[in-house]
Amino acid sequence: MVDRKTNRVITLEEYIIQGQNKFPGATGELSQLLRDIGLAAKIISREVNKAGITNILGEDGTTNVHGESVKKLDLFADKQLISALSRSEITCMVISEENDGIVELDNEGGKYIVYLDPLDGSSNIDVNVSIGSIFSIYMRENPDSEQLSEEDALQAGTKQVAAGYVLYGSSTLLAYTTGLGVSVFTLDPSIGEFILSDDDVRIPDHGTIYSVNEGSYHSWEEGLKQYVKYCQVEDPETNRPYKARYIGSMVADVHRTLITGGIFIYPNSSQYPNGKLRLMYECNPLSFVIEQAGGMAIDGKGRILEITPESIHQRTPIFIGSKGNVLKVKQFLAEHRNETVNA
Ligand code: P6P
Repeated sequence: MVDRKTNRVITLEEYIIQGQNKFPGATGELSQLLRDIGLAAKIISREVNKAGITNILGEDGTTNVHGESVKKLDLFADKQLISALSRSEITCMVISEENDGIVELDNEGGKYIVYLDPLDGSSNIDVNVSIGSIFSIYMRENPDSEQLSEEDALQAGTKQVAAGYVLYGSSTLLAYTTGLGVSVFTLDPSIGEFILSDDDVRIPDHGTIYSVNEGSYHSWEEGLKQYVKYCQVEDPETNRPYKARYIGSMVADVHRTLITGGIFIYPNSSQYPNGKLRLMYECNPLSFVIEQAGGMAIDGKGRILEITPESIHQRTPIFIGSKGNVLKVKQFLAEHRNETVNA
């Protein structure tokens, strides 16, 4: 995209400042926070794109709070993002998949709380499949209280002031929303700038791609089994059978869903009774983006963004994507749970 007035490309920094100028009362702090994340993303992208050459691939021998083996790139991404957020003294604490508790920054006066999944899909790092960073930004609700605690961070997804992701794929993309629609930027490595590629992304109302790990089919609830069978039935009038696509990297699967339409599902299962994906730094931020693009995100019954969090690392099932597809799976789940369906 080019700026209609100057007929030249718009960088992330320019776009953020233009957006900030629309709000006379804006202090520029949120703009600075988004620029900090953009800087970290460029540094992480550089490492991801040459991971095969340096010895940064592989595991570092530790496990994270969920008992999952941690990849070296996970730790590198976590360090870069926290370091970038520490620079501008406006973030008081970070909660990240790579750290058990809250990470207090030396900015007691900072009014923002940032959740991070520094490198989502890290199991794909060693096989060169797209991975991503996810961020979710809240305002601290009681800035005058002395002691920071997890309670400050336990806010419903509807209270996010901004959220987004970086996708390290065939190109590096940064997508974010501040509640005024979804903007997408593409990194031009030759100039080291994120360039605006779409300033109002809209998800199709209905799509013909469903995305779920069918390996756990036998432990699904009946409604989900029947929904997937529905997707597979031959019916040219409703463009079925749908295509099945599953990358195993949430950011990549959700970004494809944002662009092409359809649905991404990570349900509860025998292995993950409450779902595998984390509410605060995977499901809430991606649900904010998808809702802002006109889509929908539920936990099988209610809106993801309205879940009242009880712990910073809690998990949730998620059904996210085009409104038409999410409403359809919601209908199947309710019918087989003998519940009434309110759209
Ligand atoms: P499974 C990656 O490890 C991740 O957290 C998400 O990015 C992805 O959607 C999911 O787990 C994949 O999980 O069980 O299908 O391998």
